[in-house]
Amino acid sequence: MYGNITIVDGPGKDAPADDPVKLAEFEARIAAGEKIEPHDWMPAEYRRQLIRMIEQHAHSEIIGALPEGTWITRAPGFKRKMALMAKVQDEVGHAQLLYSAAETLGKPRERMLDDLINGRSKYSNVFNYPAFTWADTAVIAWLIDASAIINQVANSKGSYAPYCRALERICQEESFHLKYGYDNVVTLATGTPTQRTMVQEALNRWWRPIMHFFGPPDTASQHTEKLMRWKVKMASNDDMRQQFFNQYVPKIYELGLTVPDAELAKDPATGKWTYGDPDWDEFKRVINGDGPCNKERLAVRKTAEERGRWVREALARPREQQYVTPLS
Ligand code: FAQ
Repeated sequence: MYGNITIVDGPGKDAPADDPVKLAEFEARIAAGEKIEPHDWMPAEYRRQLIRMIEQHAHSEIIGALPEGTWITRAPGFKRKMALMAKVQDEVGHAQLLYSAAETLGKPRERMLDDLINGRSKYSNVFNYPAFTWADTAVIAWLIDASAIINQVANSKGSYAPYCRALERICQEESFHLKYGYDNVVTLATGTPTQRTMVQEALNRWWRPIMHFFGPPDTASQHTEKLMRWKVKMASNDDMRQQFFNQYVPKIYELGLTVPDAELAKDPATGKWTYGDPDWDEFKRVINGDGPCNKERLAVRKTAEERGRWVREALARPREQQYVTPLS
């Protein structure tokens, strides 16, 4: 229940059509660059899409804490351990902000988490791959955080105010993560031959998942057109991928590293990058539950849900009941 709205999963696809006058007013507000607040009228499909997207984003942050989280005990040195712990904690904090933003649209957090652990809701493809070595964590913190920033800076200029507010704060923290990741990659890339090999191998492992991170090509994207019209998404999947190439491929080359795609090249005439097929079938398999770590990731979340239930129940209990003991 949110205000006078009771929505559990967002209106289904068969929800009654929106009032055309209200819809036209809403679209005029969007066109004028106004922000939409939770109590404002919004089309049922706008609400449904926002819940889908913000919820998937929130899940990506808590699941995203896991590949790097497994390295906290093995981080090389105390300073890096402290930094990694802080980063992982930040990612979980981002999930809190995003679940709160999604809740303003009427879907309770418990339902979102239930949909995650029961495989009804997606989360970012990249977190279904393992972090085999310390260099994997460096590449995640540099290039996946970089990709997330490209996406989130764009989304933060969007139309739904609570999501934009959450993203502004998240982007500040992600920028710090990126610097931490870059520092780790530079250390490895300028280190011993073994360290250089380790970071190159990690980059090779993550390249394809990073290509998938921005979503399918625009021609295959289901939601982009509608989401861009309503200013929920402020850049298309292909535009974000191009931005990533422009900003990060030169930095990768600068470190003497290579990209595992022989077809990657910038067309000097158009300024556009062309790249080899990153295996979109693999992307589909991974986002639909059949990646290398999907089962493991969800099992960890399921255990966390079960073990933490008593804490959530205690917090939800009215204050007076919390102190009632058999002796009182
Ligand atoms: N992974 O029609 P489109 C992070 C799905 S946060 C999984 O193009 P859309 C921080 C899509 O949901 C990372 N599924 O979709 C961090 C849809 O399926 P559905 C997360 C994907 O929404 C860093 C179907 O494919 N960020 O990394 C993916 O227009 C380091 C059709 O696709 C966000 O969630 C994918 N990569 O565009 C944490 C940002 N791509 O729902 C720890 C918000 C597509 O119909 C360590 N989200 N799909 O069943 C967005 O901006 C958009 O949702 C896109 C996808 C751009 C991800």
